[in-house]
Amino acid sequence: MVSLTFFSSASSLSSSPSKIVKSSLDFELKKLGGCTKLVRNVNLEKLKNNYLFPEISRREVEHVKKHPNVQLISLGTGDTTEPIPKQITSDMSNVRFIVLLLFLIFICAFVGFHLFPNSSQHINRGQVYTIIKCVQFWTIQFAHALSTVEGYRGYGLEQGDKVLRKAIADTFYGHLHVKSNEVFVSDGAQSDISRIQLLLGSGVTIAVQDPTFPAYIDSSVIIGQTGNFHEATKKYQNVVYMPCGPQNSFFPDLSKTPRTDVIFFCSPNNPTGYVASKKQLHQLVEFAKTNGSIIIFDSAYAAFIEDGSPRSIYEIPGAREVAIEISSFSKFAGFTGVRLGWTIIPDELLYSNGFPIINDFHRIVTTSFNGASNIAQAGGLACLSPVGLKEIRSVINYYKENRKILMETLASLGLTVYGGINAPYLWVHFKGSKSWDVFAEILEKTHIITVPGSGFGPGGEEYLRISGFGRRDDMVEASRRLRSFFNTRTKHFPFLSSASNTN
Ligand code: PL4
Repeated sequence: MVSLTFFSSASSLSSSPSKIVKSSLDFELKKLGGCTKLVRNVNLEKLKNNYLFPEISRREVEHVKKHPNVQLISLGTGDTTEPIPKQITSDMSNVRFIVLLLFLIFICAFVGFHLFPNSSQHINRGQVYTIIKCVQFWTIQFAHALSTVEGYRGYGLEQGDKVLRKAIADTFYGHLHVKSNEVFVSDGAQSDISRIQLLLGSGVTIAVQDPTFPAYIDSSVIIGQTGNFHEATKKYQNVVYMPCGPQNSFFPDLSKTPRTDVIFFCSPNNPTGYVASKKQLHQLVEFAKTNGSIIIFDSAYAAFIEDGSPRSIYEIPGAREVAIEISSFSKFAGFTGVRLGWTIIPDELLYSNGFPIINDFHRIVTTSFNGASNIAQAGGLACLSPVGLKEIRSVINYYKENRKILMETLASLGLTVYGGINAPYLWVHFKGSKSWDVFAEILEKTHIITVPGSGFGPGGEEYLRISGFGRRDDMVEASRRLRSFFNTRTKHFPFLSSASNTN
């Protein structure tokens, strides 16, 4: 069987006119042509089931085919829906500042190089260079400028534009001593998860939170780090699954965790919505140091943290010697379609033989990536301006309000709801149920897409993940449908009798 993907406009399927429904369709191989002599990659053979999110999309499309007149609401894939603030998109496309900026270049150059040539107080030439570079970036990266001879640019630095790297270092890690040479701009966190797997190779052992974002395990299978999938345990061999549930406040019991070379750790967590405290991250860093392991810390949802918990692993002393951080503009700035992210590899992070890991990642990036789109990078820089940051904050607050509406609804129905405070995701417990069954019943009866918890690992079996990304009208309507469904379904869900809400 061969899996092909197609996209269809789904304006009729959802109240969000821009929403795209993606689906994988299976075709009989023999219908497409004869076989080659190429043997399938054994690691790909090991992969169990479809990747989670295309599978959700497939079911979404099937449902719409079956119920063509319903208004489907997606609380499933964590995709942003709110428009990118105008300030940011105009900085990606306009030429409005070019004349002013060219004038500034001239002034800077004049002042720096001619006015005070012999004075000890003259503007530092390095500063002038930075200003010129900065101005050049803002000038040349605009999409419209790409249509001009002066403004056209081809390949950029594989690691990302220097000005953007510095802005990322200053904005997110200003007080944490992250240097711009340690920032690698990417086309999103997901691509860098795979590039990091390329860096690690097949010979390392990994640990993951259970439940976990599936890309860590699937990329690990693909690169060859795991054994086969065990149907009985729903686990891959050679992977350490660290249970994270209400029994341990969603933080693994490290005293029972065997040593691995690598620990994937996501905080705020997808899917549970839990954020690790400073004390917990101290434990994690100490655990990695003791074992000589490295942590791949995914902070894609850091912008949602509101209780003062660490937004970066580098807030923990000693983390620079044991941790790589992956992050993204996707959820922070609504760039899920624009595609922009970054990875931090500190200079102090070394292999067992003392060789700096940053050097190898630089090699991987230059070999397998030609850099993020210059237009996306211009957008990223606009996001990090004071105005950009302010506008982004209001979009994040919009999603937080969505999440609050859903949380109140679910809790009022007597469901046990976890997460949601420092993350866009709610992790809802359906005690004694199979998550795909609950997913299917809710879809059938309410036309709402969620994500079954077991798609995130065996630890997610009795759970559904519900996303607060979406239009406000959809949240209100979803709440109405869920109330009406659960109020008449207590026989199906007997545990609904006692209300509780735990966060
Ligand atoms: C849908 C913990 C979403 N097609 O957009 P990126 O590549 O910068 O970020 C990807 C990413 C990285 N790390 C974590 C994430 O949760 C995500 C995005 N996850 C979700 O609903 O869980 C979108 C997933 C994507 C997929 O198939 O994985």
